[in-house]
Amino acid sequence: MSKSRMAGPPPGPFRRSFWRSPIRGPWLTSVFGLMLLAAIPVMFVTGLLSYAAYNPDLSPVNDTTPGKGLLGFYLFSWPTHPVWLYRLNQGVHVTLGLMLVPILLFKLWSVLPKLFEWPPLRSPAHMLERVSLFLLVGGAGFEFVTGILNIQTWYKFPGSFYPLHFYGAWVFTAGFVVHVSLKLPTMIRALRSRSLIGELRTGLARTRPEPPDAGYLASPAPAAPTISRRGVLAFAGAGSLLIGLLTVGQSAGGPLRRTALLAPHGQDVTGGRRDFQVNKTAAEVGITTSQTGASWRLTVGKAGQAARAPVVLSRADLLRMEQHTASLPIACVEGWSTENQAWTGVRLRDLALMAGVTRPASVLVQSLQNGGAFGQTVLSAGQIMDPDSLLALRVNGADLTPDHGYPARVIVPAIPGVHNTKWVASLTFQA
Ligand SMILES: Nc1nc2c(c(=O)[nH]1)N[C@H]1C(S)=C(S)[C@@H](COP(=O)(O)O)O[C@H]1N2
Ligand SMILES: [Mo]
Repeated sequence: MSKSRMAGPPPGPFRRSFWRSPIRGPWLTSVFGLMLLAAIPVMFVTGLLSYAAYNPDLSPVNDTTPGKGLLGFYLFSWPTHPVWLYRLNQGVHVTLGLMLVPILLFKLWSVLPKLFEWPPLRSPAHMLERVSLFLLVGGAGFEFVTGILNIQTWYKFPGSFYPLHFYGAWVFTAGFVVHVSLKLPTMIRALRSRSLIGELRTGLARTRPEPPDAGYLASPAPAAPTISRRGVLAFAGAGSLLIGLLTVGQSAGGPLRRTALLAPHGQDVTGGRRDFQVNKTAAEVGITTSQTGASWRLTVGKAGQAARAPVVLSRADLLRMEQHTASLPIACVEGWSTENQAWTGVRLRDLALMAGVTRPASVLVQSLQNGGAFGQTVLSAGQIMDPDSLLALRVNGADLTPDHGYPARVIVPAIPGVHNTKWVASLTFQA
């Protein structure tokens, strides 16, 4: 026996008898664990898809995550159809992520005694398990906090959101995979130890503690229950559903939009009843009417061909070109989306032809807005060539308003909202 074992654990939470909840135990932990086991892979997949949708490999501006090469092994060219693809992906990622917050908190509560396990390290295997827990709990906390801060547009990160959330996801997932492989047999055994239906029929009066377990979850000295397991599950489930209901409308739209009280962009509409949401107004980013008035010109060029002068077009020139209308949403990484709107303008592929590029590999879009990640973007070949990809001049039958990007904005089907650059100044096609 080691010296510390002889001395016994320090007082307080390090003593198992400190933890007295009669409902804490492997069964309850496993029920919350099963919910997370079903949902976390969905978060991981939708997150990786969202990252792929950003065209992070298109230089020079879309994403600057250093050394993502290895972790970006799966990156592919994001499709343009169906047009609601990114809207659905982000709606699921953000809504499900928020709904998991209560489940995660209850799960952490249910395993709290393990944080004070004594002795803290029993063997090399035990040490490995605890390191994986550090990645798991730390990674989960990091992913949830950075994600929630981003959707609340509180961009106070040391650097960009993407690298942080992307690397965090891989760390968290590594911890998750180790944890699930270690705990799966225990979880299955625990789930079989009680019947869910039975628990849902058991009120407070008949609530009995789980028997003490090797995993240190159940209390050796349980107090009298003050809530049933049914009550805890109902509380967690209702919290999760309520958060879902107050969020989902920002992506789903329709009548649900009015219930999206937790969504920062869910309901802002600046321009009257038939208008739709605006993330950032012209005033907010310092775009003035002197920049967007009659003197505005669009520069359409070809990269790497200094000899050839770029084409310079006024808004009237653009309006004289063949106009095309497409019904497309704007879907932001933050989870909020607009309904489909009827955007009208010039096809990007027609503008590529004007620049003398028949088979564009990419296009650099630059805005009047100086600097910053939002002022420029790069689109892929598939996105340029889609017949619904436009440099939009009008929306829903009227000229773009300043807040919607007048004189011209990019709109591309199924793309992350951030690539729909407003107040466009130049397009530079790469052959
Ligand atoms: N020039 C410019 N374009 C921009 C932005 C911006 O801040 N500046 N925001 C982007 C983001 S993050 C999104 S989600 C969409 C939102 O479009 P909206 O502001 O018209 O709602 O525009 C994109 N285009
Ligand atoms: Mo966005």
